[in-house]
Amino acid sequence: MADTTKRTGYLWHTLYGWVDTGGAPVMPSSVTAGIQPISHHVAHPDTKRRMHELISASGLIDKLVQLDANKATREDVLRVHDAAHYDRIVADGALPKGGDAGDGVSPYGQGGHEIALLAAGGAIRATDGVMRGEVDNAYALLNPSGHHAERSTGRGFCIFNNAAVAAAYAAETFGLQRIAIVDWDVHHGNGAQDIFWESSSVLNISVHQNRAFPSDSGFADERGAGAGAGYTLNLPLPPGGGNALYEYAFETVVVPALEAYEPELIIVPCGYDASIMDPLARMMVRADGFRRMARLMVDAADRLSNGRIVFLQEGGYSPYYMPFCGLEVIEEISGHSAGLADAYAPLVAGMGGDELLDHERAAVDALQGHLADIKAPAAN
Ligand code: 3YP
Ligand code: ZN
Repeated sequence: MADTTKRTGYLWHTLYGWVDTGGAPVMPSSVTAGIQPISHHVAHPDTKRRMHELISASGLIDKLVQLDANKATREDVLRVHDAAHYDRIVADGALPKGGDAGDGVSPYGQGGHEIALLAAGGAIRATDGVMRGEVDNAYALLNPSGHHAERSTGRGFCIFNNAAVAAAYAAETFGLQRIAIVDWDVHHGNGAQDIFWESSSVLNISVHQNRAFPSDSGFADERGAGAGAGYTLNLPLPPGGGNALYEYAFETVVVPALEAYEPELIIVPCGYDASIMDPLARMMVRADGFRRMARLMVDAADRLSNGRIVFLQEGGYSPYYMPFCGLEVIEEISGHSAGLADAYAPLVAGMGGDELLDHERAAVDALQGHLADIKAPAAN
């Protein structure tokens, strides 16, 4: 039988588990507003650490090529962010209590800017390993997340846009003309949309719950401008969809868009907050649904980008379920098995999401017309 395993790079840094999100739920705790302090911010790093520990404890990590993160440099960050944003984040990181990414719900403690730079640097390292052929593909379990960070500000728990930093690094270092970003975090990938709005050298696809966050962006009619017209593709999905909706969206819109674009590299900002147990959204994807999405992306990469694909962790807030979703994705992209079943399948398997509903089909079919505007931009 043919060997279907791959050399999959895997990246985690101990300090990713040290992000200090403060003792607030989402909004800062406040006696005045009646928000009682709580031990865990919804984005507390323990959820990601639990995923890392499952990958480790299950033995899957022994089948992966472990990669180490270095801090991204100022130059790396300034490829996609304003200098004022970088300087503000670094300066506030020196304050006794650290700073906030930009919207007041995204605190980072003293020195937290160093961890954000390690996350951006981890994205670069994973991408570099794939581009140089050191590994076939890679998964970087980054924290903090990046996909809400815009050119001039952080927001939504994101400080620097890890995926955009990696894409800009790859474009410059390897001369790439066509990089596709497929963001399956349940929230809109507004950061890359902002950064690459006028660019055709990045196809920015975001699959998300309609209006989950930010509530005023991610609509289907946001499609880029200038040279980038057509190269922003939003798939705002109706709440309640599960495995069936995501598979249909990927098979009929995301994959055809990639086929049309012929990317040289695919970057997947992957969150697990579309899961059926997530507190911050209302979708119903199970671990096997994320596995299917990963399979479709790896197969597309095998056909289109010489197998070059990098998965970068974004959100996911169920400390119970997120680790199992991530484990199945890493199993699928590496071709190795951890020998563990989805521990929550008995609880979640019967809850629905396996049947494509009419309104779900309609929401996806409405995007078909956008595919014609995506072409492989000519090399310049
Ligand atoms: C940011 C503030 C309220 C919702 C939250 C979303 C963070 C996230 O997972 N983005 O992908
Ligand atoms: Zn999210």
